[in-house]
Amino acid sequence: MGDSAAVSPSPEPSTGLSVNAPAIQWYPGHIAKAERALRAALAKVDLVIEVRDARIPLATGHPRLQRWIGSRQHLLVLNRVDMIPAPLRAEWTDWFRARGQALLWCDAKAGTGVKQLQQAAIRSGEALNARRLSRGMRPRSVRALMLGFPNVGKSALINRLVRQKVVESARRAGVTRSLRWVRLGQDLDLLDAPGVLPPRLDDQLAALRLALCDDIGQAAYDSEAVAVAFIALLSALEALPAAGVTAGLLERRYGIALGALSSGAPDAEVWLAEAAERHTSGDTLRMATKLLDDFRCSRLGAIALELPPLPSPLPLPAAP
Ligand SMILES: Nc1nc2c(ncn2[C@@H]2O[C@H](COP(=O)(O)OP(=O)(O)OP(=O)(O)O)[C@@H](O)[C@H]2O)c(=O)[nH]1
Ligand SMILES: [Mg+2]
Repeated sequence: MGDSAAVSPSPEPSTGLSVNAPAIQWYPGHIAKAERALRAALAKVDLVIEVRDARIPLATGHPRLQRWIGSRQHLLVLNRVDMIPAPLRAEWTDWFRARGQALLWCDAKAGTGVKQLQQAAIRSGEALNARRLSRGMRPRSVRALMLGFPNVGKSALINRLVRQKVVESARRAGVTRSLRWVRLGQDLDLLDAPGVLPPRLDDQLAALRLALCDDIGQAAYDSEAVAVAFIALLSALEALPAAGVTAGLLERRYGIALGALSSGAPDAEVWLAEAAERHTSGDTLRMATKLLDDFRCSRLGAIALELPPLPSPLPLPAAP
């Protein structure tokens, strides 16, 4: 099953999830180059439209984001809203609001929320032009950069905003390779940019989530190892009903029950082998690919891989 090293499954402090994730790193040359081009383009930008994946709003948050935003205006879009259970929206909205961050929810595939995004960007432009006028400068259109991890739907959002396919958008990481300005009416100029990633993925459970959501090039990981970790993650998510993973999901879909090891952990490798016998003539790699594809195309239903972190426990009162 490849030589990916496993990291220790210490429970994730925010969710309590404990999953053995394969080692995943991905920082290809084109992303490093994209980041340099992006830094140069930032000087021309008034507004950063940050796009994250609603299935993993924390794992798709970039550690350099605040530096890139600087004094520019910022809108945060959680895209792929159609891919998470509906009640979870309010939970994330509250969680981000408590941290002073408003959210816009979009489904770039169906076009939901795109009008609100356009209006919010135009409002930013009005604020910008009020400032320009007060300094005796002529008003101009607002220049907005679409910023986010690969495959979160930045180009799909641009195509929806301008109501035609002006930029390439497809189901894999690293589709957009260069910066491209797109004009939307008189008020808005949008800059489509390649997806960016941190040079090092320190949190390997977050890296697993990025791989599962296709935000990382497939050459960077072993699909069987990622599928095995996914099976374990699904099993752990059953304990968190808001995630949308109902008990027995894998058995209902593939006809194979998920057994347990003597430690109580799910026996994901045996499940994969048995499912491969039934569905892919014993080919475990093909079964792993099918399982990942079924998740990525929502055939397993709306599933969130992250939930708003639990509040940290209050410190115990000091002993008298
Ligand atoms: N179901 C669903 N699919 C979406 C949504 N947004 C985008 N997609 C699909 O996701 C895939 C990736 O979209 P892109 O627009 O290419 O993503 P990107 O962020 O520009 O990716 P890079 O250019 O690689 O950085 C496409 O197949 C889109 O149709 C959404 O809200 N819901
Ligand atoms: Mg793109």
